[in-house]
Amino acid sequence: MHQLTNSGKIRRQALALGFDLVGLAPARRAEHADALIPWLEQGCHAGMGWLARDPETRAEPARLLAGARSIVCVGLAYGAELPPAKYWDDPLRGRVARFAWGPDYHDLLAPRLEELARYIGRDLGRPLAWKAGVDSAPLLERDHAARAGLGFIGKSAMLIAPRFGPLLLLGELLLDVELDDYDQPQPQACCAENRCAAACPTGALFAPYRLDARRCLSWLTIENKGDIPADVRTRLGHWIFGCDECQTSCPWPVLQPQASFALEAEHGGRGFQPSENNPNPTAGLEAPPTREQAVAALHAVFRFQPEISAPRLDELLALDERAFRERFTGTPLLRTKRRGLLRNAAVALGNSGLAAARPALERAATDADELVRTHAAWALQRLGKGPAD
Ligand code: B12
Repeated sequence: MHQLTNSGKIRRQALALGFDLVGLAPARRAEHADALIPWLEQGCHAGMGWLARDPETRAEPARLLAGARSIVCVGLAYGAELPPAKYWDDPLRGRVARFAWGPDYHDLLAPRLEELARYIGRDLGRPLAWKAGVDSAPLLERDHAARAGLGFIGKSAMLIAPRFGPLLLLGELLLDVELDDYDQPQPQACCAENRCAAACPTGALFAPYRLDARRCLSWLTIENKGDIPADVRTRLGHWIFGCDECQTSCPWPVLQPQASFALEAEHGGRGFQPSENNPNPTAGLEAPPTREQAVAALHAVFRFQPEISAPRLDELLALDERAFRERFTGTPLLRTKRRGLLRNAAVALGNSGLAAARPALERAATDADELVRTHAAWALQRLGKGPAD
């Protein structure tokens, strides 16, 4: 017999931990699980073989946690700040997707989900089986978040929360208990136009709810370890780590001051310092943080910071292995490794069309790493054809 547990307490505790949204649903097969197989068969998962490994487990949460009865879905809003044009629009600086302006988001969400699980276990008074998911667990996260009422899935494939728009990170907790009350899904409220698909620089959103990762700048600049295909290099503009175009083109509220973001200012959030790799932004407070403090601390880590959010491309191309690690340890940018980030920086500089980009590219064209060299050579050739400053 699976006991019931109090949904209201779970919701309150999740919000107290600093999550912006929480929703509860029965643990069921993902509603759009059938979309997964054709997506994989068309090769839309690009080089991410792990996505194709066990699609049935990805579709069915009970295969991830035996006896799963409920799923707690949480959302963390991020990066809603409008970046200063002086940096963001400078073609000699790269653009980093907003989710990467702070520390690795897994380090922010996972410990909070674990804390929530311990809280639920204590409240239940018997051993609780649970499994947390943030990105890496084989779960169709957006599907469950939509069933749990966090928002709706848009044509960009993003889970869009009416209050925060698509700039929302997700996490889940599978539980082996039933809850006394579940949330209802929200109505589909995607805009009538295909603004996200029109904004995608590479046409990766080839049909509503379908994204071809092989063309998505997020895959091409982060996960892709090899060449950036020649035909998309010019489309990259100056994105060097991920891309936000399908999100920032969304008419749902992005890049606007929102109620809970205003709290940040009140509590003097000071932004994320990479040297701190600070997965617990409320540590050090004498009393347990209030909900407002917890929310403000989490939002503050996603503040725009020129050195991380829009770094100078010539500086990136001058980084050796050690300098690269020193600069990016504790940030998601480490994921591309030096060679991946310099590859992207070279392409972006080539796209700048400015003669000022030349010296850094000429140096990079002699780099020890072939990937960097070949992309720098392409960029120099492109500069040769483009307008000079
Ligand atoms: C692999 C992956 C990627 C790949 C592939 C993306 C993709 N669309 O599949 C790449 C590297 C390209 C990528 C990019 C990004 N990602 Co990503 N990614 C994932 C990951 C690990 C798996 C996604 C997956 O299972 N794909 C398989 C496809 C089939 O599933 P799906 O994309 O969820 O598609 C669903 C909908 O299309 C829906 N659907 C299908 N048909 C229909 C029809 C109707 C009518 C409806 C309503 C729905 C619907 O059902 C599908 C299955 O649930 C998830 C975490 C996770 N475990 O879920 C994060 C995740 C999806 N990514 C996330 C983020 C933030 C991003 C980026 C914004 C990062 C960036 N700024 O660069 C971009 C956004 C690109 C985009 N528009 O999807 C967040 C999204 C949060 C949100 N609010 O939706 C997630 C949930 C991570 C997290 N824990 O927060 N990502």
